[in-house]
Amino acid sequence: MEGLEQWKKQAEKWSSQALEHIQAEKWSSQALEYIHQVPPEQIYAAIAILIFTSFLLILVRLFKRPKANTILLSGLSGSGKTLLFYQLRDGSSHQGTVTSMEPNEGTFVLHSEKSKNGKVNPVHLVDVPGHSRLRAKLDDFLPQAAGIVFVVDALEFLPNCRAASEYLYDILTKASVVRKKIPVLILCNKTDKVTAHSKEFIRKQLEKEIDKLRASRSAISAADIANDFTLGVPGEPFSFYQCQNKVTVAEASGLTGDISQVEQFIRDHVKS
Ligand SMILES: Nc1nc2c(ncn2[C@@H]2O[C@H](COP(=O)(O)OP(=O)(O)OP(=O)(O)O)[C@@H](O)[C@H]2O)c(=O)[nH]1
Ligand SMILES: [Mg+2]
Repeated sequence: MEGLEQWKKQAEKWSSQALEHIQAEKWSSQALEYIHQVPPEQIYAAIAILIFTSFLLILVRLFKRPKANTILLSGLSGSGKTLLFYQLRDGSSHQGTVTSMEPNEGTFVLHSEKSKNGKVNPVHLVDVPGHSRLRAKLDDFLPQAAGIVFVVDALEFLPNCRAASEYLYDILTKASVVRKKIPVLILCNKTDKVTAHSKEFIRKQLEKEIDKLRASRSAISAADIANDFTLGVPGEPFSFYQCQNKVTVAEASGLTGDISQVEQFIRDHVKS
């Protein structure tokens, strides 16, 4: 009795499979019939569109720019960029008393992150010499920049305030910086000495000086070719908050290796 029951079930299964098979065949013959009805030009056009879009997708993939991982160290000569470069790379300050003549660059995992487990993206760090004739090199690296660190000597700040403001003004009005909203960190360096000025004092002085520069430069020429972007809000005293790109202020000492704030800035803008 039980055997008959089982046999019945099996027979039902076979018949439903056979029905499904017939249904599938019917659909495939309908599809073929439909294809035969479509004019061949339309089929060719569809295939051409398919090939073209795949080709386009491959091209986009090939030319897609890699994620920006370049951080630029800028600032006046003697502000401590080179020392900072080695401190970030090696965690020691074995260089820095000579004026740099060439940009110093390297791609590496920050020293402080070397011990971290897991994947940490390397940073492409470029230390651009501060000498006025060598500063133009900065433009070569700007298109790939994820962030700019503007190093200021907090010890010898006052005598250099005007020159530092001029350099910073030039950076903040560069078309590539404004358009791509490249974040800028004003790094008050050499805070290991008690006579170093505070970052708040330095920020205010730079803002005042840039305010003066803004007035004099826009008076010289309304359509300055080099500086195609104006800074701040007309009629209001200049403040870094008015910049379209983010401008922040931090402190560091390249000499003692107190560089956590600049490391944080780098990590915030070079994603791991
Ligand atoms: N006290 C103190 N001195 C520093 C610090 N960082 C740099 N210096 C000194 O400042 C001087 C200039 O440092 P560099 O790193 O060569 O300066 P730079 O910005 O690379 O200068 P250029 O290459 O000419 O653009 C050196 O004598 C350093 O020892 C710091 O954090 N504290
Ligand atoms: Mg240097």
